Amino acid sequence: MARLAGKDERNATVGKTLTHKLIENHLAAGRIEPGSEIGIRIDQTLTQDATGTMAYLQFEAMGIGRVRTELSMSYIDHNTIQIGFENADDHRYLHSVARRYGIRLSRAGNGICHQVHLERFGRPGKTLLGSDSHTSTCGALGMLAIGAGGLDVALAMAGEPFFLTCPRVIRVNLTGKLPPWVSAKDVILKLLDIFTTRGNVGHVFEYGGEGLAGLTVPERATIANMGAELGLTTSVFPSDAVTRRFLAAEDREADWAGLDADPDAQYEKVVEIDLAGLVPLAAKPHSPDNIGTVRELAGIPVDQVCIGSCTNSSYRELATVARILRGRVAHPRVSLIVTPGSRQVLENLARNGFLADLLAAGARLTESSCGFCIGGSHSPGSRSVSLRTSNRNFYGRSGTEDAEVYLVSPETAAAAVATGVVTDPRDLGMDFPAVAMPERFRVDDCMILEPAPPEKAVSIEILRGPNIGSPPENGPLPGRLDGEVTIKVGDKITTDHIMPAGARMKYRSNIRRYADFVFEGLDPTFPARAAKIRDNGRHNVVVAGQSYGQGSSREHAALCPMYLGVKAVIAKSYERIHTANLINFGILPLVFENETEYNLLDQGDSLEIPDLRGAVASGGSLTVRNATKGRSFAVTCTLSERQKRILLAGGALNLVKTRV
Ligand code: MIC
Ligand code: SF4
Repeated sequence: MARLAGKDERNATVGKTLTHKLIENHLAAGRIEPGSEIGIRIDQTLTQDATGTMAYLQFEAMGIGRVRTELSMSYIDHNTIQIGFENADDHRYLHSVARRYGIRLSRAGNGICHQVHLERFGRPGKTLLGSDSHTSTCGALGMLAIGAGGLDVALAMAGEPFFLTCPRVIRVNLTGKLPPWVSAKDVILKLLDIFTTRGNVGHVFEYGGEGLAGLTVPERATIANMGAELGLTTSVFPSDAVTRRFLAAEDREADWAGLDADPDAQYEKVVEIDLAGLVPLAAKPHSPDNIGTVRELAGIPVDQVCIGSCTNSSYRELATVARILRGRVAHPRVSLIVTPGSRQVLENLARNGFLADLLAAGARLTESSCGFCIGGSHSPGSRSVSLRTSNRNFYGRSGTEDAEVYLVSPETAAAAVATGVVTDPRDLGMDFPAVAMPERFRVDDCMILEPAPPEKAVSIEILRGPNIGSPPENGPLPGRLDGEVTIKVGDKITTDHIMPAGARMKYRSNIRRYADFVFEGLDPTFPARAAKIRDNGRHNVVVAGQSYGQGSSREHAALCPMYLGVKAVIAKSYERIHTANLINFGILPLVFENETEYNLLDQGDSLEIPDLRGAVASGGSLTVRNATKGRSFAVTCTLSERQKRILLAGGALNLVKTRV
């Protein structure tokens, strides 16, 4: 059913992909040649509170008076539980920064950044850079929407171009129509089954085909959202009549513009997905690409069902769950958590009667926030099974190390609520309750705060609580690497492994404190050992396998190791956002030339690169001497001239400070 068809060479005389048209309209540096470095102008930015405080501290350090984008949004959605003073202090800081620097702010309780941005601010044809990996969600509106580290977003707010590798574009051709009980989540889980979470760095998925007509914007958003799990640069949908209807329902049809690829556009690859042939799927523990059919998992007892997150929390999805559960009560074993994606979703559900159905079914309704998705609340019990409509089921992310988390569609989640076991929703024995998207949502932006006008803004005081520390400084790259392998880790190490979220997330604005938890789940002795090596004037080196730095965009996964004196990572391969973050904070992302060398390295080995600065400046291959084992091996460091300058300066902030 899913078929890979033909591979074409790029040819300048043929039609353009929508992705390359969007890039062309924003090109600030470089040429549209897949694989080469380009810079693009950024129209819109978004931050959320967990990455935003650091992004704004860095923006402040640049000394710019006001943001230079068309729109910059600051969302408060990740840390809203507020146990202790830290989160509330962060919110207060974010409020004052937004008013001072020309940023619009979505208050805590107004919803999850990606859902609110889709509803209220995303615009076809624009670029959006967000300090959250799921910023790609707005690709559903025909935007070029990309996730990045906070420092890159701060630079975009300062009017600097965003640099990335010009992507290779894969066309995903959707044909047919989804059968009842099968939904957008099953489409993206199918793509994760085909493409996995590895090997897609530097690619964009561009969707097309007659099957698109049957997918609403929120359904497209589910698919674009989990492009992050594929490791894509982003995902792009055309802006068509469906997009126009959605924007009209949001009372902003004027923001619509029709956009599509040229009919003769040439793609790297074309994948055909027949929507009619899809079945309900699940991502099994502990990776979003560990896919099975729901039917083959049927009967597994379920303890918890969490419906929400930025992946599946739209009005139509929650209304569908409400209709499935109408007249039913959650199975006694199942704790049902429902998190609407935005206050708009919640209010529309309430006004149209669906909220009452959910409450009558025993739903534990939470504030519109990230909550359970990031282990910020509702951690499941020991060894329990949790079915979630979110996008990541990495080991321990729920806050419970030994929980078994499955990612499923809202329909499959609702079926398990009713029966208490994993159930293919087609086996519920009821007709599919099709819920239409309203022609008009009830729209209310009262929780979006406007910035102060420029003449008043200058006198606004920035409010910093005791948890908010300035970003630590880093010196220029040393002349010589005198290092030790402080930790050796395996494949698919996520940024959740490097910098845990959940209960630790409240230290996001306090790097010195947050650094106490680097690699906490893998080796809690790492921070103390690393700090000792740093304090002895030596360098820490991390050795890793494939796809190092998957998942979250949190730059803390580079910033805290930098603070602890990590100067290099040597891995088999890296994910996109984390590579950029390592470079931004002056850490070398080195790649084994021969992967078998990984097997010959051990924790505690002393590593040396004599002329480090010279080697980085000339680029390409570097020789690392393992003094403990008495042998040398080759690593590569493929860098653009811009990246070399950043690394030599000891990070992007050092470079910018000298320039601005
Ligand atoms: C996530 O889903 O992992 C997060 C929390 O939204 C992160 C951002 C963060 O770590 O603050 C992301 O996806 O980038
Ligand atoms: Fe929030 Fe989860 Fe979405 Fe990240 S993936 S933005 S934590 S809802």
